[in-house]
Amino acid sequence: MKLRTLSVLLVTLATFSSAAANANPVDVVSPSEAPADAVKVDIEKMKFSPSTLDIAAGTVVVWTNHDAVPHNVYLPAPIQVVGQMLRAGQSLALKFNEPGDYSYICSPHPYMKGKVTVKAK
Ligand SMILES: [Cu+2]
Repeated sequence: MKLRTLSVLLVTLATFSSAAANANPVDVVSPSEAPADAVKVDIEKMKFSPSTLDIAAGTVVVWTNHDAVPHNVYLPAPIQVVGQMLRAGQSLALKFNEPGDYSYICSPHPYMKGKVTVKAK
């Protein structure tokens, strides 16, 4: 299976499961539907910037890749969000519903690390 096909499938699964249950700690949302107060993270020079965020529950975070190299946002199990590979200019948006610490990486470049700390509203 081609990588692109796999990525689309994984995102489709994540989107489907978020529609099926309202209790997901993290939902994939369309970047074009991100609210004005969404928090932005740039992916640039093989780093997430800022690499740590402190946000309130319910906040949407939008990652945008500015590198020519494709990157993604991967939250390991038990959250298990595998964002699609983002080419230059592409974005991924996640809504964090539940308080907690969410560490993530770029799965092709696991040395790229970030963390989102979500506090109760
Ligand atoms: Cu990467």
